[in-house]
Amino acid sequence: MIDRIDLYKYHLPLIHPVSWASTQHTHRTGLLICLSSSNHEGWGEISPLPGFSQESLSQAIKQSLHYSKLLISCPDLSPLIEDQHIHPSVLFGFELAHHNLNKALHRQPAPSPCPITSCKLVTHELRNPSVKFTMSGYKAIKLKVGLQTLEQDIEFVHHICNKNPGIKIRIDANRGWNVNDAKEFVDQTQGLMLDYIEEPLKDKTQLFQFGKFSAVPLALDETLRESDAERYRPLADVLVIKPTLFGGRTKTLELIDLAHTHLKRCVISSSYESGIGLLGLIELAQHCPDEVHGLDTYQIFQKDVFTDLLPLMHSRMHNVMNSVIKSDLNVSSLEEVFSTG
Ligand code: OSB
Ligand code: MG
Repeated sequence: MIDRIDLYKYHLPLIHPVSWASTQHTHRTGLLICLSSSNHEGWGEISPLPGFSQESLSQAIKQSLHYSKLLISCPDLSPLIEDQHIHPSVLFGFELAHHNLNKALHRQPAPSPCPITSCKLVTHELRNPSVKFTMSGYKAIKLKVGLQTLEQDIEFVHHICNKNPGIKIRIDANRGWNVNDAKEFVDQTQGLMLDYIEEPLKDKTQLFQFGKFSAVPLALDETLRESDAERYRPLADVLVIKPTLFGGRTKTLELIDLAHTHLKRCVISSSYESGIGLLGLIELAQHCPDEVHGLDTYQIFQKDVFTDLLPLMHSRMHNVMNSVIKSDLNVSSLEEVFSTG
């Protein structure tokens, strides 16, 4: 039985402007959903990422209202999971809230305290020498490339590798290159033992060629979310899964299982979620305990929906909140969108 569902909107400042999908962002706007049942609460996050999500915030709100009415009359999530038209961020939020409500109701054993490790994300902004950031404690660093010239990118990768011996270096081109660029990059970084190259090519149909000239493992991210993902998945050594964009817990856990059967690596990756979403991502990442995950986007938040930023070491994270209730949150950062109560 779900007694009531509340939806809130948040708008949080970032420490400095960050660009993703060719736009600079100073704030992150998203939604929190709370499912309540006999005085227990389950919180989830629905935050479409502009430039990456197909759905807008207002489309997510509209769908959330629709599914809230449905869940109040029948507290079963399967119609949502089976709905071909549900937006990925909406499914992520409802599934996370439902999972957290079940934990609160059944007092399930505290989630495994097993810490997971996270990778340092070096965005375009951090390449400005005047911006200071720490690499200390990190076992892996992910460099975004494709926004400067290929020569500048290659030089930067060598520079970071030389300054950080023993740390795994990952490259994310966000589909910035043609085949010649990719070949040139791979040739010029030979011997650096890169951990992987993520989404190298503008034209994914040329990914079949990439494996022929690259000894560096291939990671897929955007491609995994497209309708013909199955064609390309066999080419990937590493699957980068963003549950907010991919569509929630069930789909994520299924893909992790599939990947592990095929001996592929899985990286759980964040999409600038607030602390509520991040805690859900940490739990999913615990299903791949030996991997270094991509959860560094939380570091850019100046404020959180929680009263205080979560006490998480940047490179190592664990589930710091067993169950969240409204009084843990900074209510002044939240604007009520609807309530079924
Ligand atoms: O391209 O992988 C991306 C975050 C938001 C949007 C897109 C991306 C990212 C990340 C997250 O890179 C961090 C990571 O995966 O290490
Ligand atoms: Mg990526």
